[in-house]
Amino acid sequence: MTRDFNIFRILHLFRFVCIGTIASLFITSVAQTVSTIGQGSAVTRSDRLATFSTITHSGISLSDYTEDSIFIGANADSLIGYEVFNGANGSDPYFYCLDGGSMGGGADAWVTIYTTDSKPIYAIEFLYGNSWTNGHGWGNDNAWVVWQTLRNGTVVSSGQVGPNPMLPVGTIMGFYDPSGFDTIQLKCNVQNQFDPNVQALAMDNLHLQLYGNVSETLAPVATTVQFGKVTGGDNASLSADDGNPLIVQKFFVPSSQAPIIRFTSSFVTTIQTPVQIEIDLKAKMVNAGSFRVRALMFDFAANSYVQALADSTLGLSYQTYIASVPGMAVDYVGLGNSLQARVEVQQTGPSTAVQPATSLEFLNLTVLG
Ligand SMILES: [Ca+2]
Ligand SMILES: [Ca+2]
Repeated sequence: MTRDFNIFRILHLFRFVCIGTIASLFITSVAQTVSTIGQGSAVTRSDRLATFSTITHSGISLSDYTEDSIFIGANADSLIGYEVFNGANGSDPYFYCLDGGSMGGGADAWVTIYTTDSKPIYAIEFLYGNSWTNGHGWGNDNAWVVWQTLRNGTVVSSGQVGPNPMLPVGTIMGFYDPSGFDTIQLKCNVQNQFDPNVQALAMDNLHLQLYGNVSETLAPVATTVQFGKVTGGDNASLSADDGNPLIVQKFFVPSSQAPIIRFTSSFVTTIQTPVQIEIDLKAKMVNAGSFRVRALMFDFAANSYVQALADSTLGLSYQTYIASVPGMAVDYVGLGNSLQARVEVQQTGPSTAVQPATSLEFLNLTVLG
């Protein structure tokens, strides 16, 4: 699934301004993949990580290598047991290295990287190396990396990193794209290579970021209690972890199976096309007993509430509950960029109080774009 956001988000604008070299992108507002150098230059939050710890010997086919739901395939076998990062990988003996360069073999095509569950990639970083000879060992600082990113099978961006300026092995390479891509392909070549058709890329600690860099924490705009009565605090009490809770006490319950407390809070986001929405709830019971809490979000596409936070034990001490909405996050954004969360408390056994109360310290939504 790929979404075309068509707009630059504030953080991306900020990064574009900082990088400066891509000022033309800023002007034309055409999202492209940008290559970067250095840890944290592309990935600001690692959602997936490949450490290649299962590649414990040379000669393993890399044609369908997968790790942490990342496909990292190349038409080549593995090569380990040599230094290809100029020491930058420390004592980690296991990494992804094409048996190539002057050692024979090598991939005759791209290293192809995508998520096995079709999630778009917004940024990638890895430790770069290669198995080209440097005259006395392996890892040639004068090699270069050719790359391209694809969306739905179409190349959206392409480029080359090195040899001017030089791309030393042991460098952290990165790529990011505000619109996301679904596939990135990489090749590592060197001057005067014995076979122009092979490549010899090596990588380790490959991080993927599956979301953009925009996030927003929302406090409720309004709260309506359906079951129960408010005995302390108000909508504003739900906005922050400030010692000021909203307290809702059991009151009228329509049936014995119904939750004793139900309230609905509305929110407004500036992120029109979120890729993920998280519910953050901090709550406890005021009275002892057996209770469970759940949280739901209104799915505007399905026109119904969908449970996001599974039924969870609610005790006498505050606990923070975090849950992500299932399915497509955009379906939970309605007219005027509104969102609706619902919290329910279910009594599952006896209580010390006839009308037990719940104390709710905050109910926030974290929206990721
Ligand atoms: Ca490793
Ligand atoms: Ca509060």
